[in-house]
Amino acid sequence: MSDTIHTACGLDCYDACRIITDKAAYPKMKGDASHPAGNGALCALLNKYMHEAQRIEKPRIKGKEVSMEEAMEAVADAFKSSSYSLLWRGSGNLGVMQDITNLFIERVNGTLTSGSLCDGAGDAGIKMGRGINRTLPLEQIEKAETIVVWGRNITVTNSHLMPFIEGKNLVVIDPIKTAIAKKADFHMQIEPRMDYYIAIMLARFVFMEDGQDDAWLEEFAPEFEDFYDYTREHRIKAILEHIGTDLGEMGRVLEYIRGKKTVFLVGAGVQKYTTGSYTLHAIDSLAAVLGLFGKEGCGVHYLGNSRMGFEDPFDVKVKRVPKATTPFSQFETVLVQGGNPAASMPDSNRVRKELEGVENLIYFGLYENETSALADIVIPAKNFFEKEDVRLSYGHQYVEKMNKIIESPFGISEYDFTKYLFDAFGFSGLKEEQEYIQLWLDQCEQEDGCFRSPACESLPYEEGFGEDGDDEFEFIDDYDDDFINTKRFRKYRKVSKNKPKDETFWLLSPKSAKSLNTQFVRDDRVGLHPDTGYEEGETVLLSSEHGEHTFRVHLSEDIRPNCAVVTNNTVGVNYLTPAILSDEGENACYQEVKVTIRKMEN
Ligand SMILES: Nc1nc2c(c(=O)[nH]1)N[C@H]1C(S)=C(S)[C@@H](COP(=O)(O)OP(=O)(O)OC[C@H]3O[C@@H](n4cnc5c(=O)[nH]c(N)nc54)[C@H](O)[C@@H]3O)O[C@H]1N2
Ligand SMILES: Nc1nc2c(c(=O)[nH]1)N[C@H]1C(S)=C(S)[C@@H](COP(=O)(O)OP(=O)(O)OC[C@H]3O[C@@H](n4cnc5c(=O)[nH]c(N)nc54)[C@H](O)[C@@H]3O)O[C@H]1N2
Ligand code: SF4
Ligand SMILES: [Mo]
Repeated sequence: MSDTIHTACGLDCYDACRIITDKAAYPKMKGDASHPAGNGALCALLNKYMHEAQRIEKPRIKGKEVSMEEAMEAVADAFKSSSYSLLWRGSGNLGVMQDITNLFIERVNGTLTSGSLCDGAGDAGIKMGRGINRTLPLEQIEKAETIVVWGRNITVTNSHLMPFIEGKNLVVIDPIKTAIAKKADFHMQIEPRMDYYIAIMLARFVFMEDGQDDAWLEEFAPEFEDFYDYTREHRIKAILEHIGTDLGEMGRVLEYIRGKKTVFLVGAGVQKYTTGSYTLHAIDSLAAVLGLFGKEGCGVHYLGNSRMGFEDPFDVKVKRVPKATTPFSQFETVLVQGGNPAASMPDSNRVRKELEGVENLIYFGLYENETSALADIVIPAKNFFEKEDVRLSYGHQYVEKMNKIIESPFGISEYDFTKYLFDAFGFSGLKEEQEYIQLWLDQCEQEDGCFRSPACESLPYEEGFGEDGDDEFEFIDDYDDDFINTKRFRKYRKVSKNKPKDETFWLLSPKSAKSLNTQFVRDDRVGLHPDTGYEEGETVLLSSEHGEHTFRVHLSEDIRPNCAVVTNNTVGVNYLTPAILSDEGENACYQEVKVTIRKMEN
């Protein structure tokens, strides 16, 4: 008999790979090639980096190692002694059982967070047009003729999508010549933060060529003539100059999407700005003009809401504070679970001050990081190979049971953590762990040995928009952008005039192949174009109005000359970023910032 066990990768990634391993071979493992979303391979994070990462094994109170019993007692005491408590959960593990701690927070009248560090602005923009953000199933991506990769770093962040886009017309819109851009038929290397304008201009040209899908528009998006008028309010020449492109480039993109089954694969990159919702709404509006909804091989694929369609036993009604600007110091006890806010949130100076103002800061996680270093109580967690769970996906429709592969001699699971606190407070009503897991799985549909999300529709929006499919598509009719006209933007532009060598740069912070956000390998570099005049390996100080940090220069021809690229696993990157929320969707705006660069004397 084989000892093979299936599980799923719990890391925060589009792919949610199904994994095959067994107790004897662990940590050797492979992807399940028979799974519709997999190709048999796992990425380097699972083949290598996760297993090399040093775990926290011993609980600590104020720096002193203690037993798990003592540490958990201290956690219970912290919650008992405070009237204001907060749970700040990161996305270190995407298993649904992470949310079980909500049930305790509800009982102690505590606070959770709202909004997102990640995809909230784009999600809000999608809802403005479609009413509901449904995930485009993988088989529709496979049937497309043209793929437009728009601000998504596919080979790094979503590599299992590669087989689905093979052999198709490929257009990439990205300020960096990424690996996927190098493979593209056409790469539009645009100025960052200008995607709204690209979408509006493309839509305008489609109308001008009379290339819109009239029949579909009449039925599903009858306000399209107003949208045409709206696009005409945008001046072509001035805007193309502003966004760093020209008519020839726009024509190239149109060539690939005109009359073709087209899928836009839109990533987080386009919406890390206050205007992120408008961008997704504009891209969706372009897709509507082309009639790309509800048809085979067509659509807009973005990060979906994986919990849609499920009745969520952990969805509690409690007070919430925005995640990206959490006022930690208003709380006496703060539990940080599965996250590293001291590094991952914007404006690290602010966040650190806030965290230092918390009386009882509890860190519940796997690895030492900037947040564990500040914590009063440190509780080691179990990783996703060491406990049972269910994995949903924001990139595809499949759901996976996560099975325990090995027994860990240290750490505590989120379920046991919650159970301890229920017992310590004398609360009743917590169900068995397996009951919750089954509750999620029972809601899934099953097909060919795979669980599928109950919200999955083979052709989303085929009947129409909104929750029930009886609404029309709503076009974008407004764009509000304060940043470009603000003093802080102009101030940086002035600096660039006076000091040609120290221009201002857009700070881009995409993901790294060696890390999952701040988990695993950390970096210390800033990527710059050689024309900036800096030298490989030299140390430079990056400054913004929010803070500063030093990085080592790495030169690359692939980067737009006015961009500084610091991947989000890089120590110190968020000293530079602003603690502001997107206009819609309560999202962090990591890229709403320009930085100056100064050589350090070394
Ligand atoms: N500058 C910049 N910053 C960014 C971004 C950006 O684009 N630019 N992107 C943002 C995005 S998209 C995201 S999603 C956030 C992510 O930010 P966070 O949610 O803070 O995620 P990480 O920093 O990776 O920290 C995850 C932690 O979870 C812990 N962990 C892992 N598995 C488990 C488990 O099973 N149980 C428990 N209890 N703990 C576990 C690990 O110890 C790890 O330290 O970062 C954001 N930060
Ligand atoms: N290996 C690995 N995989 C991951 C993660 C990881 O940390 N490591 N993180 C996971 C998480 S939490 C998330 S949210 C996803 C995100 O994954 P993606 O959606 O791929 O997001 P990013 O890597 O942040 O950036 C995507 C691309 O946007 C480009 N970009 C930046 N600014 C702009 C802009 O203004 N316009 C346009 N058109 N492009 C722009 C960047 O150059 C980059 O190539 O990845 C997940 N997968
Ligand atoms: S991180 Fe993503 S690509 Fe890598 S194994 Fe996990 S789900 Fe698959
Ligand atoms: Mo994310």
